[in-house]
Amino acid sequence: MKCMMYEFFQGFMAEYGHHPYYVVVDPDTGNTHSVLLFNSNAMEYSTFTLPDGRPAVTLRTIGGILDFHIFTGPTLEDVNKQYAQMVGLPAFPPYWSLGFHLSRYGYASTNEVREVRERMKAMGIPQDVQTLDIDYMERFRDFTYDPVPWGDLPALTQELHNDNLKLTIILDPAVVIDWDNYPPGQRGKDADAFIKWYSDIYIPSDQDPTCRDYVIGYVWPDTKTVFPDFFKPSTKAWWKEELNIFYESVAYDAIWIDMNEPANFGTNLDKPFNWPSELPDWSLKCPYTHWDSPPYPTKFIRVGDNESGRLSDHGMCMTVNHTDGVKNFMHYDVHSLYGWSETDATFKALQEIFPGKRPVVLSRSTYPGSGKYAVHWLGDNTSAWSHLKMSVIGMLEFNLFGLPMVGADICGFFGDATMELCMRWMELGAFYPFSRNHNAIGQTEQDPGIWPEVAEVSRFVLNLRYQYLPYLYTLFHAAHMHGNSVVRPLFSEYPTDLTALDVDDQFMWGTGMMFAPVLTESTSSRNVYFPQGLWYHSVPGFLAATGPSTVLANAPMEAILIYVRGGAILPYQEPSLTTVESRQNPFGLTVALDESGSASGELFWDDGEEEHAMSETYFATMSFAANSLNLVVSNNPAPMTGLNLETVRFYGYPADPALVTVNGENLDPSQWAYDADYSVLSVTMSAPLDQDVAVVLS
Ligand code: MIG
Repeated sequence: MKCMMYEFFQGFMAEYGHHPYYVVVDPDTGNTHSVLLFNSNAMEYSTFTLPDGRPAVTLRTIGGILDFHIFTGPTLEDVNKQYAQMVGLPAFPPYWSLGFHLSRYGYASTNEVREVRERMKAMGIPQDVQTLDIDYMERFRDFTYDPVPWGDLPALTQELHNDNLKLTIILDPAVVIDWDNYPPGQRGKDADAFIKWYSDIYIPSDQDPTCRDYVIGYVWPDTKTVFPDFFKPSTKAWWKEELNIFYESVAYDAIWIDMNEPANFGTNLDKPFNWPSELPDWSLKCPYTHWDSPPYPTKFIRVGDNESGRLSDHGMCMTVNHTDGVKNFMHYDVHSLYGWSETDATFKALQEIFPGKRPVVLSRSTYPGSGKYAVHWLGDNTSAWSHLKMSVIGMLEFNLFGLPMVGADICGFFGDATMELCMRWMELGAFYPFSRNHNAIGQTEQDPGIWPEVAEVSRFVLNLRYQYLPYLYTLFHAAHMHGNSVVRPLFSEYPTDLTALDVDDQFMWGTGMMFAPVLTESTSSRNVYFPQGLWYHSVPGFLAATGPSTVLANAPMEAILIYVRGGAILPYQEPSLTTVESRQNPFGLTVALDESGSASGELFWDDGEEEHAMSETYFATMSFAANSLNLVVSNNPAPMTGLNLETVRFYGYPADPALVTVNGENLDPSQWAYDADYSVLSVTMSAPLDQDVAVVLS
């Protein structure tokens, strides 16, 4: 038996997230099952091959409950649904968050953001979200903005909103100790919101007397910090209040929570790397206890770049306390839940700050169930071709983890991206579920407007993304309702296809679209694997291949290869520069015929941002068979009022029809065109989508 193993949990490094979960596919039958060891203690794993050739995995945890869950499938999509239904169904992202996000660490001022924004506009590149990293803060303090280069942040926010853009701002967990001059901190202390030592015996002898029994560390700000205990009800209430107060001055739309493993700088070392040189050396030092120095400390302390040789390296001591107000938990047992707890607290706070709206919380640390609240980026990657390739795998993994709203930093975080790499990365990243270009401080600019060539390609691929957002949105709705993946590997759709099982450089959106990005330098063609069936070029729609087959495809610099699967009906909308505008545009359908001349699809629609009962939302099923296309509206037609179906493109249609009727009325022959070379029939019409539509070709 051959296994596909997906691991992204604490192995030999401290990871951002903890997903002790693996999936097994039996290639003879395609039967799939998966196993979760639902445990938040430090863990290690190894994969190896038994003498008889069978693959094996060993998981070791150093505490907690051996809480195993087995998901029996039998298909990968079944496994996904079973898993997500157990750990928590994914959040339903608002429509705007499916637009393009632009970000960087190292914007110097509001004016620099304005310049970048002007570049995007001048180049006509779609964008829905502008993101601000810690630069905007005053001395890296949460809930502040720097009065000088960022003094007009409220005005910038207004300008973005006037342009129909949204603003995401970052927050770190660490709260500075400067009680008298930092009201959010003092209010947190009043709420007793911070992590404490598990026992007074662990309080260091040099403890600042104003800090009670709080655990003190050091991160970005220039003073020591304490850390919120997000499990605690009074902490959640305080956090919500701070989010609320800050919203009064900066009307952000989404929150990005970083450093929430939690990360602490220099734990157990002489001093953090960024410790002020004028001060005597200091760092958070963990006591030598059974928990901080356990008899079996996992591979993490033996392998990799563990600087202090301890479990608490770069992080919190194991002997600190968390409480949900009733029970106490030692960090040793709940370390891997810290990010999850902050995500939960932030999501629920935003639900109150934006009543009725669906929040967007971007979290670096994740745990099984984080998908219920979180958007996730894959963390600090590098502008390297190998990381471009790895991002496909990371994105597929997080879809297995019930967290489909995921993407890597487009064009790479560390390092300077070359124009070619950034172009290829925009081509791929335009089809990440979460599409964001992000860069590190000190690196040369890589926003898509910076090179005219990249700008042109970005405009093209993001227009395609925006065009097919109704399809992507419908996939996210299915993920939210049933736990489906949004992006999936080919073998998910073709489980007994052994070639498909090994493909990790192509991926699908749902069942109907397949992407084959170029992931290597100086490349003008690539092998594309087509599983069984018919595959059409997304544009202009002629047949690309009949699978199963591998085809050496031309992959010009300015394009990503995108195919539509025969049998799929993909809803689309004319693109615009933002989703606020594109959501008003006419709809269309791409109808790609299978060998029997049939196809089917679905379309979900609502106002794009509110929580709704199912009865308030629009849903339509589309099917094409025996030359007749039927769109049938179920649930509520109202969200579609005023929006029309204006184009239908049939791929693989055999002949020019003599007559086309829409809802029983004959179309004028000028309303359709048949391209015999491509076997593409394009029909124009104006059919209201808040009622059923029937298109008959004869
Ligand atoms: O230690 O806020 O992963 O996206 O730009 C670095 C600055 C802290 C890490 C995040 C990265 C972000 C950066 N942060």
